[in-house]
Amino acid sequence: MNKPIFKNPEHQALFEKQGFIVLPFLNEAEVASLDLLFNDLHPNLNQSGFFSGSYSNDIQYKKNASQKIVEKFNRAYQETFINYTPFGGAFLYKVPGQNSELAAHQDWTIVDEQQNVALNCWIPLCDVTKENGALMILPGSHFDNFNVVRAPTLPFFFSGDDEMVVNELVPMEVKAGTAVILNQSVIHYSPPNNSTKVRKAITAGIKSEGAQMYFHYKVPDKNELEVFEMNDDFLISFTDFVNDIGKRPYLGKSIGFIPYKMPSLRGENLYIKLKEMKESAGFKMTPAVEVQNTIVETTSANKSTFRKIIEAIFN
Ligand SMILES: O=C(O)CCC(=O)C(=O)O
Repeated sequence: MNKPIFKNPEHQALFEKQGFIVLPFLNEAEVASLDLLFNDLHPNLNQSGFFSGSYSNDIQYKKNASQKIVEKFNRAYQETFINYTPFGGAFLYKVPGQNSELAAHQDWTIVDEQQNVALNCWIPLCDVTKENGALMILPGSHFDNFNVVRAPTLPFFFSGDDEMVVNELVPMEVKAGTAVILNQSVIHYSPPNNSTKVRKAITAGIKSEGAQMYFHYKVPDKNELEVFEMNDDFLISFTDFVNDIGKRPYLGKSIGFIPYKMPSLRGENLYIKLKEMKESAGFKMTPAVEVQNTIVETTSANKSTFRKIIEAIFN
């Protein structure tokens, strides 16, 4: 990364080491005012599941929410960051119930990560624990440690062994208003909301000042990506989000093609990579005994593979 994006050099160093950092962000009055805004903008909540404002097809709702979030975050942004450009925000909520889990993922590559950084400030509007759907992170899984392109038309490098990844995630159990600031490339996930109340949160993006935004589209049947230059508000500009993100984009400007094949790590290779990532961030792997408990729940075909990995590593 060229220029720092955190004002405090210690925050910058920790963010670079871990791929995320947890910081005080909104005060009580700001949380209360954003909670009211949430209620105003969402008079009728979905009955179940996880919802992100970005999924909505109502462009006016998305623009309005994004603009108001950026305005209300301005004080905290100015105190926390330097050399930055905000690129919008969205409300997120989890209705109580098993189907509100959000699968492990990395956010799309939206800047040239060799030169710049894009990060999300994830801020809950209530206290969060593993029980009500706290964000969970794989420390050290950011671009600096494993350089992969992310796009809705590409799998993740860990696809197929998601359970192993989920087993290694660290929960961010934080108070309302605290920010979990994560590099967009970090693996993250959130468990189902098993409480009785809706879990509300906000995600808002910051990138290196003036960085051009990009989007990648995998050319069908080829190991090739088409690269598009995008406007700063493209994440909230899809009119049919769920369908549009899987198609060649109608937004932005195509600037050419790059050869690309997503690396795929499975079994022992994935375990070694996750260990490398977590240890470089100063975290330890989940103890073997817990991993073995997880094995009990997996299919018998997987059991022997996982056992071999664990035995190879711990014996
Ligand atoms: O709010 C959550 O539970 C997770 C949000 C998230 O992972 C995302 O927006 O990428």
